[in-house]
Amino acid sequence: MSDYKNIRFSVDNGLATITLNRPQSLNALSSGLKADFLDAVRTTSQASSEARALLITGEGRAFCAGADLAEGSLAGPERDLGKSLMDDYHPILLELANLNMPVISAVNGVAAGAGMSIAISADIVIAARSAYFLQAFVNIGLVPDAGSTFLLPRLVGVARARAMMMLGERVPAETALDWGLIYEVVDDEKLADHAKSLGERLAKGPTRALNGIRQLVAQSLKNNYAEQLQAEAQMQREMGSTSDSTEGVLAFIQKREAEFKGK
Ligand code: T3D
Repeated sequence: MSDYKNIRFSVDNGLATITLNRPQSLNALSSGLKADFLDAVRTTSQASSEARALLITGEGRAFCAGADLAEGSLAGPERDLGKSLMDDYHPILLELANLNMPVISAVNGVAAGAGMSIAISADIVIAARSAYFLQAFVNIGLVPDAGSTFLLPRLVGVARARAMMMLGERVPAETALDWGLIYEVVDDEKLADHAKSLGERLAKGPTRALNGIRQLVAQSLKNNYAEQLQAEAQMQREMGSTSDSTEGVLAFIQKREAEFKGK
């Protein structure tokens, strides 16, 4: 466990967990929280890290309420929100996108604004039954950012994305599941344990293949069919030489559970 002020960070059984920890402001993204978050993701990505999966969740009744509106940087004539996004948000989002392991978000309560962008950037999003998703930006006269305009139409389709963004209404977890925005809804009291066991299961998986899946799915958003077939073939060539794929095939033949090492 590390001693950050605005998050909790731990790595156990191969699972790194970042818990956004400013519950009094619904884990709003203050400059301190963003700095801690970025540092923890970078630490997770280091070769020396034992992490093979990352879980992101929030403390208290929220996942994250987006940018910290009380901090002052969002108000006043001198503000440059573009710079703030490029300097403070994009490094976190790109670090998460380039992480060489699966990322889960366990949405324990409201995920609003950039908090929703972070939640839906994960590979697997699970939510508590009482959680909800909110494109809060329009309610304060802003456009969606932190990747929402990229991810949301791809996840739920243009019609629902546009309505969510323009109306700024709460979308309950069950609706989000129905729309394909998230993978799973679980009872509130079961979320933490369920997310942990899912994370630990992924952390015991063939990490390089899991990372390959991340990369291929990301590439599929811009490739044509022929390019994607090519990308799959290249990736599979790489996977074919991993110890984990040798172990996977051996375990199948020997009728036992595979012991993947992430190599
Ligand atoms: O440069 C840049 O940073 C640009 C990037 C922008 C990206 C963005 O994310 S813009 C969108 C920012 N987020 C919002 O607009 C959401 C604001 N919050 C809300 O709309 C509501 O709080 C919620 C719908 C999320 C939850 O409502 P409710 O009724 O459950 O809770 P509440 O009473 O409004 O909030 C509880 C406390 O959290 C309250 O503080 P208090 O009165 O108990 O001392 C509230 O002020 C605080 N809080 C909630 N959201 C934020 C916040 N404090 C600072 N920043 C927040 N975003």
